[in-house]
Amino acid sequence: MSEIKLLIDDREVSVPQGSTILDAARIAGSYVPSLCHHPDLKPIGSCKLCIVSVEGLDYYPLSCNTPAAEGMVVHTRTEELQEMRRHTLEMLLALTNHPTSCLFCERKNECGELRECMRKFPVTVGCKYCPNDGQCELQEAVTFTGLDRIRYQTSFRDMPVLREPFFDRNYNLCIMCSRCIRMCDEVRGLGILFNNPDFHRNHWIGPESLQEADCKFCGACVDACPTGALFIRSEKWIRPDRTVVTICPYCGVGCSLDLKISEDRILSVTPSRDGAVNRGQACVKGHFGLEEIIHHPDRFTTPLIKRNGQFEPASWDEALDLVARRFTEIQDRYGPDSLGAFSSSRCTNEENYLVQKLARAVFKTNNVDNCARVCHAPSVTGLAACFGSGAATNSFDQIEDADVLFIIGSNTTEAHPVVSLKIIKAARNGAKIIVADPRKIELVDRASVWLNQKPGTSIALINAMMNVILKEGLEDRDFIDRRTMGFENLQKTVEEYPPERASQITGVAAEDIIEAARLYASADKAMIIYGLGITEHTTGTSNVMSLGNLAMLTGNVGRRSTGIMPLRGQNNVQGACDMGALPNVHVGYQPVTDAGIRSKFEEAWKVALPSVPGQTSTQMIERNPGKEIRGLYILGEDPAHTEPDTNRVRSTLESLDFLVVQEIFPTETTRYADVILPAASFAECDGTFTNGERRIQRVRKAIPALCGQENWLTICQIAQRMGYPMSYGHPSEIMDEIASLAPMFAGVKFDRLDDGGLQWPIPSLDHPGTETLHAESFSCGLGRFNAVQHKYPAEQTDTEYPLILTTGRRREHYNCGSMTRRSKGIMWVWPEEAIEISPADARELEIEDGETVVVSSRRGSVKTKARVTDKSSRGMAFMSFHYQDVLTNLLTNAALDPQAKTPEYKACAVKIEKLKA
Ligand SMILES: Nc1nc2c(c(=O)[nH]1)N[C@H]1C(S)=C(S)[C@@H](COP(=O)(O)OP(=O)(O)OC[C@H]3O[C@@H](n4cnc5c(=O)[nH]c(N)nc54)[C@H](O)[C@@H]3O)O[C@H]1N2
Ligand SMILES: Nc1nc2c(c(=O)[nH]1)N[C@H]1C(S)=C(S)[C@@H](COP(=O)(O)OP(=O)(O)OC[C@H]3O[C@@H](n4cnc5c(=O)[nH]c(N)nc54)[C@H](O)[C@@H]3O)O[C@H]1N2
Ligand SMILES: [Mo]
Repeated sequence: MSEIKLLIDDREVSVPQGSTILDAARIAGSYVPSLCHHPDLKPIGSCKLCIVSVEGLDYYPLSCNTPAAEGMVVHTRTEELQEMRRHTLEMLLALTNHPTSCLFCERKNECGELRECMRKFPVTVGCKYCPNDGQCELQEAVTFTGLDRIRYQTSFRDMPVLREPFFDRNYNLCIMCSRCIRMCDEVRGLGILFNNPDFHRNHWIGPESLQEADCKFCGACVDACPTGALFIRSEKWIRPDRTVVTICPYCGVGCSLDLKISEDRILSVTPSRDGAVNRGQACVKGHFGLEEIIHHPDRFTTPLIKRNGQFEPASWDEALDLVARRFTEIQDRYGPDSLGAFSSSRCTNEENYLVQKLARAVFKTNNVDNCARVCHAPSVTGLAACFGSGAATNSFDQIEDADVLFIIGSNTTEAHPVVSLKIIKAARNGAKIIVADPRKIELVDRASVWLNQKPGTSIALINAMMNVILKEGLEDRDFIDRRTMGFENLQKTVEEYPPERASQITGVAAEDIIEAARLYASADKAMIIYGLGITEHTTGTSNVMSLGNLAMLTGNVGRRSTGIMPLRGQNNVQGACDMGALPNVHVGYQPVTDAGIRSKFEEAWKVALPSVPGQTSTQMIERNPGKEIRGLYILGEDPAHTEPDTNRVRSTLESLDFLVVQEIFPTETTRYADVILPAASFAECDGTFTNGERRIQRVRKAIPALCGQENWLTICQIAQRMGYPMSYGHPSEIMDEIASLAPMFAGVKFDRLDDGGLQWPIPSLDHPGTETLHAESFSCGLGRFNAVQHKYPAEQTDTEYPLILTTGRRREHYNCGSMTRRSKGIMWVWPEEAIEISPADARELEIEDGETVVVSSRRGSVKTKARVTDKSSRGMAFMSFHYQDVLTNLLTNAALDPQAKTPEYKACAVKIEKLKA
């Protein structure tokens, strides 16, 4: 982008074309007050404080909406400007009745204390320690202009403070800048907040109840507020002494968060403005509650050993000695393959690397896996079969510039809220959205076409789209010829799927399939975004390959804003796979069966390594006859809650000779442990996470480990006690080892990751990382079409179990809920589980909204409430799996995708009955 030069307060600055004078002033280091302006919002120029003078202009332009021009000479702080700003501020204060005691403090707010003057007011007024804490922009403007009194009569309105989950709304401090309203609308796409003339006396900004207005509590309005009108309660009256920037511990989006800390206690968390992915945005879970969860009294802080059925505290030495002794005994007696490890996608790359090294080099087995198995393993196998690499092909930012977004089996606004902001932005830029989902998810409202397919019918749907594309000649012949193989086979298969036939299988109208096909194929840049609606089926790998076929057929891969984005689940599930916490590959997807690779690792680790691929986590739980696992080490996973068919999982866990669980909280799984090792949370660890667009980002230790030591050290201590020397000085040394062994990470060093991280592959120290994969050729050379046939889900409905249950997520909670259920604010927003059923089914079953029901499958039953909603279509029910008191997985089916071994969480047959009195 070309630059322009101008003079601001006698300083020459160079700014990108399209910058405003305000942007230029900020770059020049000249402060210009601007209370209504926010860098992420369209400038509205309403507060008028940002006026400047420009030589040659006979008026004072507003710097927030006046473009900077070449050669401009700008002054920002002449006495005349300041005089006008003082008038404007005076008027603003009079108009809004903002209290002035905090603004005109005689001691110039230099007492350095939590302001006694403000404390004298009822808490409703002095809602925060405004002065000079660098947060109150009104205060800053008053100080800058030198305003020291106002000439008009003002009165304190005493509007009631509205208490919300996580924050207060105190409109006594509101200056009507409307940033909150615009943020909710322009950036979050919601428009829940609005000017509220009807409530003039009580609050200026509506609605009265955020919860009833379906507020998502993302907190963007609070972050945008220039005063103390919207204020996070956990921050009140306490001043943080430092801020540590790190990465969110929940989903795979990889939002940067600022942890504000006082005396080793996290006070609050706000999204980082320069976060590479999130740029100042977050969702409710990342923004709120973490401070409470991390310091929750339920945290494990000391090792626990089970004695006579009771957990008793033990020293680290005692617990680690026992762990090493029992694992060694089992290894000696039953052989290395009787041991196994579940590594954690919630933990850092460095920890994952060490867990798989522990399994391979010390346990001497390849029985190591992570929760990708029950999640996106079909993405790894399916995308690798098409393109040679199993990861997202493009970057999240590129979503904003796509022409068409095909969103299939991803409830993006709830499961990846910050990615959904990019989808919403694309839609506002004119992109067309196609949503394929059995549920009427929120994105349906923004879609041009909604393909409301039955669960488990994606192959028929996608084959039919390809049928239309080929029939209408919308395929990209040049791309097919130059870059792919296997086209003829695909062509033959999709001929069998005219839209009418697919309509019968999927339940989607044939014309909708045709419209979706035309939209997708006619776009210059069409991108596919998908989630577990694709992978968590017995046809998971085939579903993913179908999407690969569709993208290659239309040449939508290898360019910006095209490609396929599997929205990876956990904060570091991409990394856990990359690090080789998988039974068949070493770090960097290097096969354990390859003799050359094995000898490289044997040399580096100075130990003989197993050559046969290990068992997947789902197989370990299944207890393959003759291959039973007897000793299991689980780091940060809760299979007794999250694996399908819970009764089966429980009996496996009960049957183990020895189970070690390393956890931050008590879970369903820790109940079965022989030893519980306490874990340090993300806020207590140094290391890296890799997000769903392959971006390796730094995780920074913000507070000391509550359990006394970081997890990497614990893993090393187990290895050492089992006779293998494993020791490092710092996680960065672990990353150095990773870089030395995996060519795709050769260029990774901690100190290269500080500025937004790097996207792999990063083959050398001077390589800038890779935003878009497969640009010139596929990782496997030619892309491969894989023709696949429709197959119904493993379990079908019948007269006894007439409804299809599909399971998934809710925005407020996270997976097993061990963390989110421990936040009072989150429980306030979303207190309990309920099964969603359609109004038609509710009528037939004579079930009322809110009524307690019993849901049963062929494997178990749970009691929960019913929620009657048109989100569910007839014959289909939906539940989340976040609550310990409603263990949804008692119901789900453990049938596996044959290639990836991923369970079919997304379809099983159930019945719903009224609870008998
Ligand atoms: N709030 C929140 N966010 C999370 C998580 C969380 O627990 N809570 N978990 C994280 C994890 S681990 C993951 S993997 C991701 C998952 O993120 P998503 O994949 O978006 O989540 P789900 O809600 O499980 O499933 C997505 C959708 O698939 C649909 N679906 C089911 N069957 C089919 C089908 O056959 N075809 C199609 N087209 N759609 C189908 C469901 O109706 C559902 O809307 O979210 C991550 N983010
Ligand atoms: N019915 C149904 N079941 C499902 C799914 C579904 O869609 N439907 N989705 C599946 C999917 S996609 C996934 S990914 C799995 C997720 O299943 P899990 O991985 O079992 O779920 P999480 O809640 O993410 O659990 C991880 C555990 O890690 C702990 N933890 C968090 N941070 C740390 C840390 O820093 N260190 C350590 N040591 N522990 C930590 C948490 O307390 C939690 O108990 O669930 C699967 N189960
Ligand atoms: Mo997941």
